[in-house]
Amino acid sequence: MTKELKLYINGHWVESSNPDTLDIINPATQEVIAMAQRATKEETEETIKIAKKTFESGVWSDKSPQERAAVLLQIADKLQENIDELTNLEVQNNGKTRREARSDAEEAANTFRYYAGLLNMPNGQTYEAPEDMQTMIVKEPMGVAGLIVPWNFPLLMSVWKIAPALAAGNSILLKPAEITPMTAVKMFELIDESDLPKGVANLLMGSGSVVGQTIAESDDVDVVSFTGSTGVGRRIMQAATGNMKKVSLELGGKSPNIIFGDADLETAIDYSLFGIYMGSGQVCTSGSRILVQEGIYDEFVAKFVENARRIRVGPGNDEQSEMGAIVSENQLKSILDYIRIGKEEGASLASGGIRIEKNGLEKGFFMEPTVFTNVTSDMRIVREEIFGPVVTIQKFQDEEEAIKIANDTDFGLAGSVFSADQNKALRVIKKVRAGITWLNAYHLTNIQAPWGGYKQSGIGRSLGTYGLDEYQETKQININL
Ligand code: TAP
Repeated sequence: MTKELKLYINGHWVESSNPDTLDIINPATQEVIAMAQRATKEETEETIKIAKKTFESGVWSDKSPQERAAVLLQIADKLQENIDELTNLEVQNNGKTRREARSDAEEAANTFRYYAGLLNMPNGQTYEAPEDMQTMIVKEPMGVAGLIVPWNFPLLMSVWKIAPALAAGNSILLKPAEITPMTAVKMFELIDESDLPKGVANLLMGSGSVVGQTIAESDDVDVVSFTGSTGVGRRIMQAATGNMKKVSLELGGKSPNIIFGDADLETAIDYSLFGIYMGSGQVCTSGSRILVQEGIYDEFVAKFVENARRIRVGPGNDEQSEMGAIVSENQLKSILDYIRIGKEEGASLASGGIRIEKNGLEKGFFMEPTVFTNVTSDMRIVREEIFGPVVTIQKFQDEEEAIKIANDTDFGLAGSVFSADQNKALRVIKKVRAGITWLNAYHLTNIQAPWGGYKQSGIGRSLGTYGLDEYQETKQININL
């Protein structure tokens, strides 16, 4: 029998009054793996009220940092104990490879541990002020946090929001992407077994336009944290103006990956392949624009294409697979549309560009790793986020031109430079207008470092102490001595 996924409200698994459920599909096989309930607008509003009441009761917000840390560590341990199941569910539901899913699940447990650790750090400042006064600066929870996440990292993106929001003492409401609720449901089963007071953490499956929009508009939500497309981010920002709630947005990217002529070619190619094809290119920080210095351009393209063709595409649960499925038929269609657009714009398709429909992959949504050359900065395939395994490779002459092309984008999420000259690499990366950058590497992450973008790639930062700040108010208390 197909598993039915219920809503988790006020510490109970409940059925929605909405008879319209959603089939959850395995993108590698198109099999239905579960059936998800979808909350209505009224149920969303009711859940927000419960979260508000729970917050105001102080059952969680008044707990000491040490007590909150203990619960976060419990959740971390439960995630760790269930890593195999979480990995399997993510592979089944999202289509990513087992290695990628396992790494996400491990990082999810580590993120809870990290924020538990932060709760034992000093939190606040004091200032000696003139006229016998002393000022204390304290951090306080905000209230109700609405957390809206996309389908590309269903577990990890949820945890990057839930862990700091709970650490800060807020009550939360998570809305997963409709098509990928499996790991969120499992995580809430584990949260249910922890000592987190009931009503503090709530899970609402449902559509973005109903559940997500209601969260963004609600006067009882104090902070909305969203990861997803820039278009929806813009809508959320507009909806949030009603009660001036705090908005934290992690949006799209079109990140430049700059390869200088003096770079170690093997390292640059390895990381550039990883940079674009990890997660089948459905990663906000994907290095989707490779810029290569003219002296090594032809050699780089030839070797990159040769290696891209060798990537083993297949189901995530096959240990041999190096690149998994595309998350949905809609996303596959959107990627194939961009490939058509690229050809019409006059770009050269150097490799890939088609759906894979052989060797047992016919039923799933699989794409060949794709490379476009002979592109210019005004083409749509260079300007717009494709969110698939499609990379463009452009040529540049010198540092100045590399920086100019790199920054010729509305986005500013990530970027990378490959060069043997560390001074040059640092000089150039400091000029790249992006929030997450690498030198001679790609996609490596550090929980302690702030994650987020410049320009239309977002507002605010996840992870590190910065991530905690997103869910805290800052108060000054002036003491008359
Ligand atoms: P979106 O369509 O933007 O959806 C993201 C989430 O927002 C989903 O849960 C979606 O619900 C919900 N949503 C849709 N319409 C809404 C509305 N009007 N109000 C409130 N919520 C709404 O993005 P996606 O297709 O899931 O993910 C791909 C995009 O996310 C890419 O552009 C990618 O760059 C971006 N992304 C960015 C980052 C970072 S860190 N910057 C990380 C991951 C992904 P439904 O699923 O029900 O539609």
